[in-house]
Amino acid sequence: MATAVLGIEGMTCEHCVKRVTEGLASVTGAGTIKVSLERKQAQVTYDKAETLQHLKAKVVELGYKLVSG
Ligand SMILES: [Cu+2]
Repeated sequence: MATAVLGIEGMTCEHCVKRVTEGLASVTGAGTIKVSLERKQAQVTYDKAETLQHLKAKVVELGYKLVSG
């Protein structure tokens, strides 16, 4: 598994954290997901490059802004 850190803007509370965590975890090929409200980021593990693209797309699909990663 590879690891990446996605910078995410727009998360305001623990509900957002839960939403992003569950959304990212639902992506096929995703491994461990750790979302931090304070750091405005998600640390993710994934199996292949294509999965990382799907993880990034999921952040946007959920209505948050992907600022790095
Ligand atoms: Cu929220």
